[in-house]
Amino acid sequence: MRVGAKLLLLCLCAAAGLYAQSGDLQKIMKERGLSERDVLAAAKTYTPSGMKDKYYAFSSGGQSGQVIVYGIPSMRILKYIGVFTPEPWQGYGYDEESKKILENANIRGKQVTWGDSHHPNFSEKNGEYTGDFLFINDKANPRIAVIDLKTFETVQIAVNPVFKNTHGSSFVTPNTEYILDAAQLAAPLEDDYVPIEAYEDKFRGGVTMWKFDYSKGRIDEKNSFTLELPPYMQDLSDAGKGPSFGWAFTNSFNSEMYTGGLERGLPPFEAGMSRNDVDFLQVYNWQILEKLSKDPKSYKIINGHKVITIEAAVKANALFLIPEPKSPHGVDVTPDGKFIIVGGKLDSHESVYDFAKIKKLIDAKEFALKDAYGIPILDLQKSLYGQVELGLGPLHTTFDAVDGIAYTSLYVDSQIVKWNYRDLKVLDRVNVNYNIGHLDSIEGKSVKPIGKYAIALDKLSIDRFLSVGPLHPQNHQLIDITSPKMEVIYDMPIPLGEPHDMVSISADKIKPVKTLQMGTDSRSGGRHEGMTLAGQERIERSGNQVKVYMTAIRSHLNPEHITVNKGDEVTIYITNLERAVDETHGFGISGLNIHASIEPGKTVSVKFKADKEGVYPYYCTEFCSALHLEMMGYLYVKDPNKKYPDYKAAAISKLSKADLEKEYQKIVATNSATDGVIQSVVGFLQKNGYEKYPAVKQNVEDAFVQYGNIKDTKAKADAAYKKGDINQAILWEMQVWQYMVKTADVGLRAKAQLEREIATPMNAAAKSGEEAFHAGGCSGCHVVGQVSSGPDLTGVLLRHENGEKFVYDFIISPEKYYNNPYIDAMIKAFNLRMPNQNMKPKEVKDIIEYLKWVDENAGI
Ligand code: K7E
Ligand code: CUA
Repeated sequence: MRVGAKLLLLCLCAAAGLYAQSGDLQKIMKERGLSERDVLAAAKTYTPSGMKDKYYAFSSGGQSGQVIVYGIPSMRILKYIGVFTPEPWQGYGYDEESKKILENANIRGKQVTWGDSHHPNFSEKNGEYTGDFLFINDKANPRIAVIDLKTFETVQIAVNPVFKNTHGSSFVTPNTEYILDAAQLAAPLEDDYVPIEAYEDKFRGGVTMWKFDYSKGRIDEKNSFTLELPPYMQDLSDAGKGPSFGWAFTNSFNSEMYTGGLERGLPPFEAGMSRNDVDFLQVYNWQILEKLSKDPKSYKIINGHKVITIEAAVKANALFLIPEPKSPHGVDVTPDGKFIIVGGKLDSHESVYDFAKIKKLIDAKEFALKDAYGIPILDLQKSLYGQVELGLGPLHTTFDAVDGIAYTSLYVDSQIVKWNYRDLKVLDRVNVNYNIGHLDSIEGKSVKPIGKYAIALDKLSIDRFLSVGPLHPQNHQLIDITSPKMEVIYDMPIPLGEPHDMVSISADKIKPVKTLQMGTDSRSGGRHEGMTLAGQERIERSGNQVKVYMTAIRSHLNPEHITVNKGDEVTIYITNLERAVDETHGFGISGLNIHASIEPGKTVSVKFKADKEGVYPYYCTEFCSALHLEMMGYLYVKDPNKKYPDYKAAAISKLSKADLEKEYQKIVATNSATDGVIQSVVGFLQKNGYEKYPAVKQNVEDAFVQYGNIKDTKAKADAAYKKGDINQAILWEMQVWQYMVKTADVGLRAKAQLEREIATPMNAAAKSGEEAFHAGGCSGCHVVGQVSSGPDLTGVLLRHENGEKFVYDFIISPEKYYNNPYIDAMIKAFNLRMPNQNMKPKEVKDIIEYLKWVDENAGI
């Protein structure tokens, strides 16, 4: 091993305070065939249990119609957000609130349950990502969605009224004034039949500018409009910023307006569409178009939606064309807004357009030509800043924190090229596996890129992972871009469709809620009409409409029995009464395609027609507590025209009165003992000022809510006992115990949280000691803070005279002490002798340091 490697290992060990010797690391490297670079890459990406990522990635989920959320640099997947397709875990598409969102996404009345989710983008203020909202388009079906990043839920889907599909979407203007949504496969804007022969006449493209109401967090469909464009097949788009603010750019790939026809013996689309040497970059001003959208002379109404005509846009100096090299694909505005970078799929160059030059040509009305639709064409050479030869198939570009540095994906070459767009120089290239489409760098598309990492979104993985049949996962590769030489440091398979594009953001910009206000409809953000608080549970009937107001809390659903008639329309509103973080309940009814996820505070509704007689169990679908399996109930659907036999409920208990009394006394005693434990936990929490720590406070409050239920329940038990119904009294006492267990459960979690908050930090020796304590097998018998198969070691150093020396000697050679009266008593009590674990002196010393730390924090 070279000196460098040794140093590296030393550094790794020292930095992590590792207990393992560097020899162990070398052994593992050898066994697993890891190089030094691999180990370094691991150190850059490995994120130990409990440590969090610095950045969020939001990737499209391609044909899954979802959004994938993961952390960088760990590349650990955190969530799939249901967007254009149902997502059962979140109840998305199975509860009424989300069904409404998906119904709004129907295309001409047809329910479409898949989507090709494409380009995600964040809301922006002054060109910086805000982390409030995420937008994403569906290429297959012309839809655009709004995801609220407080809840990570889809809150709106708007259907494009004039396009048949969209691609150059969803790119936002610098203050999220509009979300740009460009068409792709040209088609008539109306819904009528038009033959392909009318392509130039009747087929059209365009860009829809969706108005975003930031304060409401929703697209304002009424104040949105579309700019009509020629049927050039619009491709990607980007909005201007800085000096180019107010302008936007969309490229195209079929300026030939070729219409294919293999079945008629004509060359295919692909041949005719790539015939010309240039296509067109469409340059338009959305601020002028916004004004035109208020002038009825400038637009026509198609499908109830304003479409600004090409003619009106040209007349108002709001629309221009600039040639771009062969079959362009990506268009990306530089962070300073001065340049527009365009990649050509069939060209090895990247073209850098200079916005100042473009603006000068526009202001001087210096046009080379006009196209067939009367749109002025600017001269290519006069608009260009320059071109750089990057390699085969340049597609998309993202930016670095360092001014002028860009990263461009090469689809054909399977590479990322680092280059400088100011001095037009190539700086570095790295191979990716394989065939990259989009790429991203941290906040790379904002005015202030962070850089640090690049992520390659590879279309093919081929041989990188264990084989899963002929449909291979896609590959997201993490690339370290902090040094002059780029380096791939992680491969992550994506098993969920072709994730087209992604955006990333600093984690501190995302501010999700952890629980909801009681009774929240998470899809609207407001109070749900069906909110049901404890004590308000009921079943209401009006005609054949049945409404059930249900609550969910560990570990019961209330009501537990619902009887309806065949033919009834049933709505069940369920409110999760929990306040504790992560205490989600699910609600599923067997056989009815009903499922809801009810996070703490949420109210959700499910609706169905009870059209078949029978008994339908329902239950909580999240493992929420020890008695989660008991969180259940029954829905009965009766035929009102049928006569059913009468059944008497069987006696619950066949015990004698004396036995019942015994059982009753036992549970009462258990309850009072459990209450003692709870009081000690409460005492601890109060003494240590739990209310200063918000996360702890929330759990403590939840515990108090659980505890608060005890008084009434206990009263019911006492009343039953007084009446002589010991059986009922026992059952209510059991329920008291359930509440106590739940109180203790959350209370102990809060206690553990608080302990971590207030514990003194461990020094290096104590840390090694803790490692040695586990590695040496001590923890097999001793649990700190608890009597286990060995005594609790809290305070062990104080229990003995000259404690440190005693403990040291005892661990080194325990057999010498077997006759010591104290130890002998211990051996008898635990029926176990402390064995000699052959610990090294250094380890034992460290363990003593660890035990000191335990004692220091024992008050806790
Ligand atoms: Cu280049 Cu559809 Cu954004 Cu994919 S698009 S690569
Ligand atoms: Cu609630 Cu399981």
